[in-house]
Amino acid sequence: MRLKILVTGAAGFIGSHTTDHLLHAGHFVIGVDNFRTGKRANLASALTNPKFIFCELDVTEESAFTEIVGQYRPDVIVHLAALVSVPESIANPALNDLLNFRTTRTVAEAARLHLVPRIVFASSAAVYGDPTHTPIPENGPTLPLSPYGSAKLASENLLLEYASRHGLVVRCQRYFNVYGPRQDPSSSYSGVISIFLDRLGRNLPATIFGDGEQTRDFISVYDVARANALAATAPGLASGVANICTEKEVSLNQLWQLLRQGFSEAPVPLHVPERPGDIRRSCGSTALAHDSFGFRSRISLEHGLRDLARQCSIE
Ligand code: UD2
Repeated sequence: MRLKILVTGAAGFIGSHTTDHLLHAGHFVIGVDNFRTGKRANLASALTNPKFIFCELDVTEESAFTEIVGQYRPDVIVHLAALVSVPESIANPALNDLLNFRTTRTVAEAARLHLVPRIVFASSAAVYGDPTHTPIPENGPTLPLSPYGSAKLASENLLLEYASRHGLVVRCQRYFNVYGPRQDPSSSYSGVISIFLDRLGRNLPATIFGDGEQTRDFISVYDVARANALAATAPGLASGVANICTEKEVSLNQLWQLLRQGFSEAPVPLHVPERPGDIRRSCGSTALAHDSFGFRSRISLEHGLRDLARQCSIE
């Protein structure tokens, strides 16, 4: 069935890939973005598709956003607009509160008012804080270490409360570390893979925070876009949370070794003190996403990095 899906943060990294995936599957997409960090270039393909409508709009403008929802009455809202960086949330907690919590309320209220039956929300592995063991199951303890993780957890709770009181379906997608094309490396708040590749491409030393033995579960943005599309469109889904990850735990030092293989000369990385709010270990269980909506990651880190390095060298 073809659905009408409103995507917030549509010009962003995960948003634009999700938009492309949904359009490719034949759905109608209403993309909303204010270009705070998103880029028009990310929508180059979507903008040529007659099933895509773009609204330049800030989700923090509550009445304008609610009006758009009322105008299009989508079947699903995929809420991806966010402040994505853990250190930025520590540097600017008020902005984190606005973008990672208050916009969630705006989306929930607009959905309630205009009877939108489903919301898919960009949550995060940051809700767990430091896990006691890996792979982390969704019912593991949630003890965030940053304003970012706290706001994502509070948003999940708010949305699940709306789901139970107003009968809509809410799917909270707990993304682990997402990488892939269109991830902007230009800020110190950017994702580590985009930063490392950018440094390697310019023959500059990368910086590793701490001893490099912290671990992450890196997932390709193509897998994440597919997981979002499944959560948005699978019929008969109940509300709930799900890890979106690969179940593979990789240290920063291992990541660096994998990445540098593609470069003949790579300057030795600089080690600087650990970053505040940094999680020590992160790797999620994939069982629930599989049982709930048939999702399992398909792209290995080795394959995803090779593909990404190739694309970077072509650009
Ligand atoms: C990522 C996501 C966040 C959230 C979380 C879930 C980004 C930017 N952030 O946070 O949105 O979903 O995962 O757990 O995608 N590092 C270096 N050198 C650098 C940059 C980073 O050593 O130049 C380290 C950093 O200290 C951390 C790891 O790399 O240990 C990953 O950092 P990140 O900023 O890519 O992502 P993270 O895990 O803080």
